[in-house]
Amino acid sequence: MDTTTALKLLETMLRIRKAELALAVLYRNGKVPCAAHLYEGQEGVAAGICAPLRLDDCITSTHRGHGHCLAKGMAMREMIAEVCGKSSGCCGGKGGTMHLFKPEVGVMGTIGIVGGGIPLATGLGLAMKMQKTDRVAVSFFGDGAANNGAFHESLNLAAVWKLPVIYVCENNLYATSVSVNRSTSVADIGIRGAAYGIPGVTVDGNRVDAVYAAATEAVARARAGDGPTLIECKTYRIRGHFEGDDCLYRSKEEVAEARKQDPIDYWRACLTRTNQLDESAWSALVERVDQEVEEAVRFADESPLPAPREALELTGKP
Ligand SMILES: Cc1ncc(C[n+]2csc(CCOP(=O)(O)OP(=O)(O)O)c2C)c(N)n1
Ligand SMILES: [Mg+2]
Repeated sequence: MDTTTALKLLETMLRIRKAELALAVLYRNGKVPCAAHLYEGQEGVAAGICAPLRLDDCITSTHRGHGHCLAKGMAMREMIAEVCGKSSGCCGGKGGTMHLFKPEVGVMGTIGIVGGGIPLATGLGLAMKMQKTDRVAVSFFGDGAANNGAFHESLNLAAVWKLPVIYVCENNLYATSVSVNRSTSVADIGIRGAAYGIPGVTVDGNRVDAVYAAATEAVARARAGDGPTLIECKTYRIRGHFEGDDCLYRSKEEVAEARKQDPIDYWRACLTRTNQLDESAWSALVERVDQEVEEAVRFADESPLPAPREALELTGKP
């Protein structure tokens, strides 16, 4: 991987982390008029998967989707404003956290129905194939969603029709309060690809380079017309299922242990070791991202709520 890509991955992860931490504060201050499911600890997945994608490729996402949107190219200010229900958000403030859409950059929705984005990405892949393009559709979903019927139906159809779809299972070890060990029949969800005759890989989702390598291969395969791939990224949900979750179903020690696998710390150390990043470049990056987050929060804060008449308009403001 070249240094530009390596630094871009670090920047994407940091932008996601800092935007999520800012949203946690906004939530505590009553500025988020909906539940907030944050992505802290899983940044390596969104960054690594989206890096080899083009602007005209599409993603579908979940209730935990802010990071996917940022990695795919949605402006941070539009994302934060939407989550705060403001008219300057990507959907005019009428969608919120679980309905973030921006087709111009290929964000085809964060979707609150668990597993709901999987058939949607499959349909996008079918359209892309029928239009004879080499575009690619990606579906992000959780370990819980991998036990939903929509997952199995979609993988089968995508395999039969050789659709250009990449199914990305973010195994963060929990679905709400249920540990993956209690809900899932296999140790590695990646092996489920074999049931549909497609490649299925399991990678360390906290290692952005491993995610990026798997994504690059799957994207090349999809563009070449060779069909879908399942990628399981093993990671950890550092925060509760939602902001305010008391997390009584897991120990503090478990979370502390998982924090040692922080994907940003890992990649920063890799880049420092290989002389691609020094202290001053890191400080400059942190400062730049802090400024972006501050500006995005101010933008959201100063924007008005949608006017009542906008409820009857189909789209938000451009
Ligand atoms: C069809 C459906 N069933 C149940 C729910 C309630 N629900 C919301 S999130 C969630 C857990 C999802 O777990 P997972 O797919 O692992 O994603 P994660 O929250 O870990 O990112 C559940 C059961 C829902 N939103 N939709
Ligand atoms: Mg999960």
